[in-house]
Amino acid sequence: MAFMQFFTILAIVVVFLSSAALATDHIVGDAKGWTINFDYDGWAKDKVFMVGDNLIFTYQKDKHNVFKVNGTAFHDCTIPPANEAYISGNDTITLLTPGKKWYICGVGKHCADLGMRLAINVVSRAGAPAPTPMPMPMPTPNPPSNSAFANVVSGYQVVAAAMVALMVMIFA
Ligand SMILES: [Cu+2]
Repeated sequence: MAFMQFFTILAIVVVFLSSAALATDHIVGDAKGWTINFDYDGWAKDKVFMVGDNLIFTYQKDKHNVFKVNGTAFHDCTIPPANEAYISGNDTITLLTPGKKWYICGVGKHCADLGMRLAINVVSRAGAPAPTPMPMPMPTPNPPSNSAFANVVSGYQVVAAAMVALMVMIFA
């Protein structure tokens, strides 16, 4: 019985370690969050963004929003249609693919004049496949699909936790 308890604890530890290894949460702007007159280039400069990590934008929801844009829209501060905005004030965006990613605020001149623009480079996770083994068609890379896909990824962790709970019930 002691062995089974050890096994259960080991399984829990493995699940926690693997989910920690899967993703880093990057809180954009750290304590300042997503706001005007902040140096997001400086914030991003010394960070490593890996596939599977999360960007978390925190802000007062009636003051700002977040759009994921392409490089041209980033450069020109072109605001996409309003229905593409993240608006919750606490938006988690999972980085699903390597390469350059761009985010801007779509309120007023916050992008053009007040620095609310973030460009990052996402790199592959060395030595491990990206945590996206689901045999489902890849969503188109617009923000609503990305957040739906992020739910699937965290759903994977829920399944792993449920399996541990099941083992506890069987072996305890
Ligand atoms: Cu703003």
